[in-house]
Amino acid sequence: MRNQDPAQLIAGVRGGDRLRLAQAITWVENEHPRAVELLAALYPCGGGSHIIGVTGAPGSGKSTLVTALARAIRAAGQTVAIVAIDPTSPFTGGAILGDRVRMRALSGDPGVFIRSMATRGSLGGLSKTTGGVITVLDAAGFDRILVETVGVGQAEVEIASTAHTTVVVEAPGLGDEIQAIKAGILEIADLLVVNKADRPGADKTVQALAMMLELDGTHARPRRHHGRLVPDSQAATGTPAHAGQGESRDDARWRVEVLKTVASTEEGVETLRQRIEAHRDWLLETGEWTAREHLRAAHAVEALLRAELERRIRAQWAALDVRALVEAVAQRRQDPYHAAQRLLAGH
Ligand SMILES: Nc1nc2c(ncn2[C@@H]2O[C@H](COP(=O)(O)OP(=O)(O)OP(=O)(O)O)[C@@H](O)[C@H]2O)c(=O)[nH]1
Ligand SMILES: [Mg+2]
Repeated sequence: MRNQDPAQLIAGVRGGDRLRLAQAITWVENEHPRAVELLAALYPCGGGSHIIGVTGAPGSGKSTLVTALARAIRAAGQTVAIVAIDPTSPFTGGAILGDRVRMRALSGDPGVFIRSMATRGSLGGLSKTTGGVITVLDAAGFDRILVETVGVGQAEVEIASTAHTTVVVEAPGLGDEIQAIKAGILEIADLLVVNKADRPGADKTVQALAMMLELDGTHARPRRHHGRLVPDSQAATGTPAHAGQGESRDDARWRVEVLKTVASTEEGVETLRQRIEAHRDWLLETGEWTAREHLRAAHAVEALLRAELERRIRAQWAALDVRALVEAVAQRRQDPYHAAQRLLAGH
């Protein structure tokens, strides 16, 4: 297994060999020396999967919902992969509990593939290898890829730049309705779900969200790339078909909806699946799919660029006496501006 050839893994991934698929993902996660070679060969084979991000507060029921959604997708005759990026949640024990539930509900189905990933420190954020794992699953030909992330900090922006469709999960009783809905969540949501609709206060949460959508109006805005290093290619080469054309093209806009689910009984989950499909249809019909592919590409290139720059800077730091430099800045013998320049220049 250690001496596995990339060519064998590539053939395995493409040919539906689950063992090789799992090995390929492990290579990506562990940043195997030949992982880049593997990913570069698999990348051109992708583009067929609909990538669906599911994010929301800890304990809102994301894992349960993703499991139920996977069952609905299977019932509709499609294959599905689940990627759970789980920082162990103080609420439920994160990955372990979520996985146990999933294993039971989906075990033995060859049309389902499940992979949990640790965030390794970046709480709630996508792991730095998530993009690569999605590339492998896309090349493996899964019709749908569900990506579960806890909505903390940067995670929302990251998932929205990674997925074609972003589902934001809320639950009643997680605190004051308005407070619980963090800034930025409306901007990234293509669909809002109030899960645990069997709990008291669900309708109040639905109403609060619907009102915020109306007041906010962000749901009518086209998606933007949030990074800075790589320019948003859409902004440079033209806008999506529906954007910036005033009220006359209002019909072409996607209206964010608020849906209710009880993930634990699968109530409302088939409707959610259908609305996700409707969003996919809308993306394809309006040209927004292509626009999002550009955003995803920009995000991917930028993420790799940042990682490489960081790696280089760290390598330089290791070779320099950073502590002495920081000490000099603290004592005001050196200013931080020139200190940063010195580190960058490597002397
Ligand atoms: N009453 C009720 N409980 C639910 C529902 N959906 C999930 N739960 C329960 O809520 C708890 C948390 O569910 P998870 O699916 O693990 O939630 P999560 O958002 O993935 O949690 P983290 O990954 O830890 O952030 C579990 O005990 C579930 O059984 C629901 O619709 N109604
Ligand atoms: Mg979970």
